[in-house]
Amino acid sequence: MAENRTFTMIKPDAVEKGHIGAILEQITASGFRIVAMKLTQMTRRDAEKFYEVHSERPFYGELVEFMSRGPIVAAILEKENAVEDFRTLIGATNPEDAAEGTIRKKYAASVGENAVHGSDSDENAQIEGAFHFAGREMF
Ligand code: DAT
Ligand code: MG
Repeated sequence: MAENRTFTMIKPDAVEKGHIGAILEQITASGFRIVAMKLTQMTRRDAEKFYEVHSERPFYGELVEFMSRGPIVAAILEKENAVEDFRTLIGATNPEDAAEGTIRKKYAASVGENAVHGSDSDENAQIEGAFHFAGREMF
């Protein structure tokens, strides 16, 4: 994926609470173009694989359980400086530490159930986008 792209998921908690529309509105109003998008659900195995880098962390089991419990919105977003700007838009991992107006501050309940994912590097954006989308699904 090009350096102007990032990968996001609207996580099961935010989908359950009906926040898909508001979150997508904030994302597009912030200058991100949707390049790929779908409503999907990860199996436990998908979530284990997606979050493999965290497999030694104490919250890994909880994280896998949470991320596979219901549908998510997966999307690839395009904007200059996409990875960094999107991390700023979503805010800190723990919503208690997230800046006012960020997506996690507004919609996340806790550090574990924190409403949205954003890739942390260009390399991971590429890997994570390819995990969820075939080339013909990216526009
Ligand atoms: P981020 O999603 O901000 O990149 P991360 O990569 O460190 O954060 O962790 C991935 C996810 O794991 C995070 O979005 C929620 C969960 N998580 C992280 N730290 C946690 C903790 N201390 N307790 C419970 N879940 C946690
Ligand atoms: Mg991360």
